[in-house]
Amino acid sequence: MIRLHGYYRSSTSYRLRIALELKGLDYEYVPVNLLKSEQKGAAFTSRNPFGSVPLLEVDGKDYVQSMAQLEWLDEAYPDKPLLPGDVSDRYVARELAHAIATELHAPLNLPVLKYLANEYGKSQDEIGVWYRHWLARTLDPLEARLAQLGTGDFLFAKPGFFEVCLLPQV
Ligand SMILES: N[C@@H](CCC(=O)N[C@@H](CS)C(=O)NCC(=O)O)C(=O)O
Repeated sequence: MIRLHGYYRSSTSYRLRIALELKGLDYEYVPVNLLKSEQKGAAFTSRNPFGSVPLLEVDGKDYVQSMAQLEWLDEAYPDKPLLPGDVSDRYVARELAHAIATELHAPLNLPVLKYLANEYGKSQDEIGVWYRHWLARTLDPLEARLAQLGTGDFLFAKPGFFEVCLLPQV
């Protein structure tokens, strides 16, 4: 039994929703209301000490970081793989997906933006400047890298590991 504990506007939860659908896996969706800080409550943090969604629950076991969850899902359920078969192609998919996860999602994540406002007194306009800076700093080289690789509509023939990360971020 697969349960995805997530929030509808969370891009990391969205990664898992797309991956589960692409892999054709049945799952139950358990909403966690971030606006009510449910992810910080003891009931949730006793299962995920990071206090963030998504939490992936499979056969009673909890998995708590989205990038590792994606890789685990692909290994545990090898049908309809997200990662390509060729080792060099797998490298490229990971390279681009991790650029999004680490260089885009991380500095633009809501707790970071809230920290800028609450601890450093930054205005919404200033936070907008921060946001656009990190967007361009990663999306521009990402586009250049895709051009260099000569990709079509998808990185490879169909949506996979990279697109699972790209779409929610865009
Ligand atoms: N590195 C984590 C990040 C998870 C994350 O930041 N989730 C956000 C939603 S996109 C969240 O739960 N934010 C609420 C909070 O941190 O309080 C992952 O990839 O799973």
